[in-house]
Amino acid sequence: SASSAWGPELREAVEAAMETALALSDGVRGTTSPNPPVGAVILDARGHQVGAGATQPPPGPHAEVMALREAGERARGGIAVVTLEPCSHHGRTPPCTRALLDAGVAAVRFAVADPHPAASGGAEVLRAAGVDVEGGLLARQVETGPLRAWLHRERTGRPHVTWKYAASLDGRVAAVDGTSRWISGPASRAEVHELRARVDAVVVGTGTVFADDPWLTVRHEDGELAARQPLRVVMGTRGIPEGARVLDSTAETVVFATHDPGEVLAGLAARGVVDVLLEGGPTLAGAFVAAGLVDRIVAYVAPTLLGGGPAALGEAGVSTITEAHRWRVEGVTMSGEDVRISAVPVTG
Ligand code: AOF
Ligand code: ZN
Repeated sequence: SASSAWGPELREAVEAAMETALALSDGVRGTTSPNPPVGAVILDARGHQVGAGATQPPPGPHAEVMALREAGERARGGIAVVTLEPCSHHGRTPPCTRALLDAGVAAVRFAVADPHPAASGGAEVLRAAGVDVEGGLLARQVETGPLRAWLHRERTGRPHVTWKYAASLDGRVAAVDGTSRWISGPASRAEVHELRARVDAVVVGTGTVFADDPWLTVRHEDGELAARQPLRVVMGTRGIPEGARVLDSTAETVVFATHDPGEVLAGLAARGVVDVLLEGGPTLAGAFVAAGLVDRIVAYVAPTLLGGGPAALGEAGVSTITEAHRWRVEGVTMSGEDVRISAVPVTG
């Protein structure tokens, strides 16, 4: 049953199922590392959804297994729709290819091929067993969305770093006297908690701990702590003052007594961290940018003017205009009264 032979209704059902799988994978971001957040939907032969699931925290089951459990016997002759190519290896869990074959699915559609050397090759295994397999469905949305950080870590060995900052319209992150509460509006501040909730670790420098004494926790609108907290990371050689909020018991904290972003990212990678939110001040951000270790910028620009205060980015290895770091804007949205700009480095 190649999809060319499928009627338009079944093709539409498969596309809708991939949208669902994408949303499911997005929902488990920040909970699956070092594994990728994957979503899976099982359709019966007529295109009705009979199961859905997402990757569980390691060593829990993969997405396909969760979806197949719900589907049970109804998966036989059906279609599995997955955001990542099903794994073919026995890692912390048995191969998903085995589970799909045992369940008797007739077809598999996935978005992105698995680049992990041990796990890849699932498509071929399934094809060899007579399953109709195709990849590439909604690949771009999955690659630039929920799987972005994990794919980056697979390619480079480094965690993916998003540098987030809130600045005035004239690009400043504090007033002349150093005060900075609040530059961005409530909508942007709520969004930052959503960003934190979906990453594995939040990184700041000791300078920020001294200046702002942040908690770096994920809190709901009523101020209540979220159930899952990202790892709090403080880097720098200045030490941390006793009683600093990052040292409270609400979340785990690690301190790296170094200025070197590469060293910190290597240490975090070794702990299984895949997705990092950099919330440091201008000096730390400058060090990451100069080292080429910022993979995405999320900037909240507020319609205020602070004239004379420090700029969002400190020294970043640019001494003349031709040395400017070039970025490409990938999205601009309003966040309350603020403008949210998302940008990625121009490569090559
Ligand atoms: C899938 N479905 O939901 C995920 C996959 O050590 P393990 O057994 O947990 O395997 C980890 C690898 O499996 C990981 O590096 C990636 O290649 C793949 N993740 N595969 O079929 C899933 N999370
Ligand atoms: Zn698997």
